[in-house]
Parts: sequence; structure tokens; C-alpha cells
Amino acid sequence: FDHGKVTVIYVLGGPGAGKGTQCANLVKDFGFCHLSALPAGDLLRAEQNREGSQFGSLIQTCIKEGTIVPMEVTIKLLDNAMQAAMAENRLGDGWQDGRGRFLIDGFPRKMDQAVKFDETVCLSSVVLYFSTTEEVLLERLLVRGKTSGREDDNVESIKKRFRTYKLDTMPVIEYYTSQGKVAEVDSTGTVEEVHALAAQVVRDALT
Ligand code: UP5
Ligand code: MG
Repeated sequence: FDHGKVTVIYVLGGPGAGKGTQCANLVKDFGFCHLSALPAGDLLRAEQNREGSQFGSLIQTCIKEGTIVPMEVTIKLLDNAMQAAMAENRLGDGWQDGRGRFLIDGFPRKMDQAVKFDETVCLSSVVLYFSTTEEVLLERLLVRGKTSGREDDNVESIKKRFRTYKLDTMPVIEYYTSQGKVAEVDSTGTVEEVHALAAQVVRDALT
């Protein structure tokens, strides 16, 4: 597809910050302009479980250890998902202006991915950054862990995810901050409060 015909919003924030929850609600709001959410972690988990995947065990190990899967794998999955979304909608009556609009949830979370995606796929319009404290993140993840079945929702993996977030992802947020692209939203409040703030950022980015 024509990479010039996409608008991308990167969605970042610590583990459990509410990226997935907020992206789902934003897609409902902005469905009229065919906004799609591409959750990088979910794409990786699906690839991990796909029969015949050559990356299954690599992905599983990274997720459990809270480390970042090599960027080639994630970028390929994202590019494929963008292509599929664009192709499907060309057949229907969506995307009448031919533009794909994507919230990329949980990516790029390391500098190498950020540089590579910007260079080879497309530049993001804005980085929606959900910030809150580690205490809030931990509590949310432990609550979710009771029912999520996610292999990384346990105290040991969560601590490793926090470490990776600080080491690998904070530099990405600083990098885009220096480019003036980051819109920071405090995600400590209720889902509704955070949603109101996030929706304003997306509205500004799409208009
Ligand atoms: N919740 C949400 N908002 C709330 C609010 N305002 N008040 C109270 N509760 C709130 O939310 C987490 C929990 O909190 C939920 O139970 C929710 O109901 C509640 P969620 O929306 O799921 O938060 P999210 O930020 O999406 O948390 P997630 O755990 O998905 O974040 P991670 O960034 O850790 O997970 P992700 O799936 O993106 O990545 C997992 C792993 O994949 C990574 O550790 C890494 O190993 C790998 N990965 C890569 O290698 N490369 C990538 O590019 C992406 C992932
Ligand atoms: Mg998520």
C-alpha cells in the first residue's frame, strides 16, 4: 500500500497504563473516519500461538521476560496488519478518502524500532503518551492478572516489564518529545476521565 496514505498515532505508556482500554474506546468514537487500533502486543501474542510460526518460542520468552521482541518481527506484523486493513476496506465503503488511520498500541518501545518504522513504513503524526505512577500500574496489572491468563501478569514478569520500560521505552518518549510530537495524558484517573483527554488529542491529530 501507499505509505503516504496512512495517518499513524503511536500510543505509549507503562505496562497497564490503559493503552488497550483507551484505544478500544477511541476506535468507537472515531469509527466514522475509520480509525483502527493495532495492538503490537496482541499481534505478537497471536503470532506466538499461530501454528507453524517460526517465532513462537522467541516471542513467548521475550513476553515472559518482559524484553522487547526483535524489531523485524514486530514491524513485519504491523505492516501486514496495516496492509490487510487497507485492502479490506477498499472492497467496502470505508476509507472513502483512501486514507488509513491507525492507533499503534504499545509500539515503538525501543529506539531501534522507532527509527526503523519511521524510515521504512511511515512517520507518526503524534505520540499519545499515557503517564501514571508505578504503584497504579502494578495494582491494575495484578487485578487484571487474576483473570487475564496473560503469562506476564505476575509480579516477577511485571517487575521486568517495568525495568524494560525505563531502559528501552523512556528514551523513545524523550526522543519524540524533543521532536515536539508527544501529547502526554495523565492516566491515573477513571477510564472516562482519561478517555476525555485522549479523545481531544486524537481529534487534534486527525483534523
Ligand atoms: N484499567 C485501564 N484503565 C484504567 C483506569 N483508568 N482506571 C482503572 N483501571 C484501569 O489496562 C490494564 C488494566 O487496567 C486492565 O485490567 C484495565 O481494565 C485496567 P490495559 O488497557 O490493558 O493497559 P495496557 O497499557 O494496554 O497494558 P498492557 O499490559 O497491555 O501493556 P504492556 O505494554 O505491558 O503490554 P503489551 O501487550 O503492549 O506488550 C506485552 C509484551 O509484548 C512486552 O512486554 C514485550 O515483551 C512484547 N512487545 C514487544 O516486544 N514489542 C512491541 O512492539 C510490543 C510488545
Ligand atoms: Mg495492552
